[in-house]
Amino acid sequence: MSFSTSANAEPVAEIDVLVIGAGITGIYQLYRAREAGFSALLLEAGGGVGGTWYWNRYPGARFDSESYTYGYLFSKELFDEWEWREHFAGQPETERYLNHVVDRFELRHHMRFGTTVTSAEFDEATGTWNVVASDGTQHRARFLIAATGVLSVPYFPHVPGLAEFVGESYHTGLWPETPVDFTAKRVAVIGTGSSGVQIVPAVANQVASLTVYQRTPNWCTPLNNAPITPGEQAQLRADFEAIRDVLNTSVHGFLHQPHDGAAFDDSRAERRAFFEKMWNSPGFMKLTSNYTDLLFNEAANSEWCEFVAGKVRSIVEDPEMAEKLIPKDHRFGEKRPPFVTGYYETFNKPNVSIVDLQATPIVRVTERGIETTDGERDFDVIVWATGFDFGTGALLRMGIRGRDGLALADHWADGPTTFLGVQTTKFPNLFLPGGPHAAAGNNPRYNGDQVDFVTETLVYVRDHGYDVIEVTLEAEERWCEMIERNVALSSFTDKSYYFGTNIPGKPRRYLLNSGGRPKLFKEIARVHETDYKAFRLSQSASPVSPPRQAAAAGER
Ligand code: N01
Repeated sequence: MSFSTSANAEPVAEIDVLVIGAGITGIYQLYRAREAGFSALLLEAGGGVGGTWYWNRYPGARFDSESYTYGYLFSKELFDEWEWREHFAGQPETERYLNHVVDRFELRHHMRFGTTVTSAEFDEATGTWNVVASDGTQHRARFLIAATGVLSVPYFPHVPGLAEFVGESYHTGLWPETPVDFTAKRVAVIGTGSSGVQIVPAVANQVASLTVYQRTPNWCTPLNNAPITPGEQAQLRADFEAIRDVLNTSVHGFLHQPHDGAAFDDSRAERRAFFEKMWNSPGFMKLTSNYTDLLFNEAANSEWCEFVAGKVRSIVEDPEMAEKLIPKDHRFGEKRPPFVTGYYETFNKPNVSIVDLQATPIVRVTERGIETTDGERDFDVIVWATGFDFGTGALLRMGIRGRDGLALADHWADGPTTFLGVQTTKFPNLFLPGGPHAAAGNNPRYNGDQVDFVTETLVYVRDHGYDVIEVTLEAEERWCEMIERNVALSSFTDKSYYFGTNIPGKPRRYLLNSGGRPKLFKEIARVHETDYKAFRLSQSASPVSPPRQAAAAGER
């Protein structure tokens, strides 16, 4: 890193690659950029490493991807030396793992914590990004890589009186580092998505009372977590290469084997037995290894939903309570389903109750608690498990401006437009791995594919003597059309936050890559085959530092 002086005499750090965000994607990006010989720095708003696994430290937070499929695969030594304790690790273990990686590969020295990016502006003359952070530091980066994540801006609903509550108030996605003491407290949890259904069973035994405010029940099925035995541990090590190969190529980035039959190939009795097997299977297998037509054949989906509803009725003793917990407005797979540990059982405890917000909506938050249309309840703690501004939330809050001072927020006023989810037109040298047009699957695998692609692209740019790269409009349009075209093939509907519909005023756009990993791979292969024709490559008029290997010049 070197330093120059800005017009107002503040020192400016000059760097090849500036990464924003120390989550699983940003850490890997920093590692890859440094490994490729770039000077690199990472800025992180949080006080430590982890991203999602730093901010979401609420009780009960844990993986629902198998731990060893979520961790990094770039180093066999790392895979061998880190022993995950559980098939689905809890947040503390994951945070420890990510800290271990950062120290193991000497990355901490290249990270700044508690540093929120407040503006990032592209300078056309030098082809660099001028980035200002909340601590007053300024950075000039050749390449800016925003690894700010898709679930990083917590959403608080616009409920009157939100600030009036005098008790403790937390959002699951903004959980404090100091553990929250729930002992003998009257606690409200608002929201029953993946976060809400994790925290509810985790605190139910400590609290005086727990009131769950539910607007829409979800199709929750068991996570079926277990400790990893020494025998399994040894097997994982022995199978590393095979595991890595599957994870690097499988459609969803899991190890799960897809099922080979459709629902009505089986008799009713066989389907029951198969559903029982699915109910007892780990995590996402209920999606990835279920009947091939489960998500698209209405009759198959209904039968599975009826099976799950039967399970809920058999677990929850109070039939009225059970009915409240069974979704009636959407089928399985229309939203991202949560996986749970002891969730339904929690509602058998005498100190746990549920408020159906469809029947009795929230009127306001008061000084003492929450008022719904059937009255006020007093609380010591309110937990907002009300989700996130998915996909674009963080990117649109960083003051990013591209060519001609164009704000990213204006460029994406109708929703994000990208190529491969890694670049957008008019914002040269900006990359967005792990951002909008992400995968529906095991996130680190898809985001890792994007990081690998970004890194090899930066190397290509450098080694061909260019210093500015911008995706062409044609390539971006082709990618976005593919996404729009394939939305119809996705099981998700606009009941899912994947369409941005949970945030008032947000454009309704599909925020994932509906073509999934196969389309990502296909387009990356095409980029290679066509020698990066999807991008416009040039050399800035007055580069801040000469390209390392100046082989070519001018525009392409
Ligand atoms: O957020 P959500 P989340 N009044 O948006 C309710 C990942 N994750 O933090 O459905 C009352 O899913 C809302 O109700 P409704 C995972 O990808 C993973 O739980 O809109 N309620 C819903 O119940 C997940 O999908 C893990 O009617 C209101 C809830 O708040 C994603 O993060 C664990 C409301 C929001 O659910 C987000 O999950 C946790 C209002 N005004 C999270 N507004 C793992 O297991 C919203 N709600 C790895």
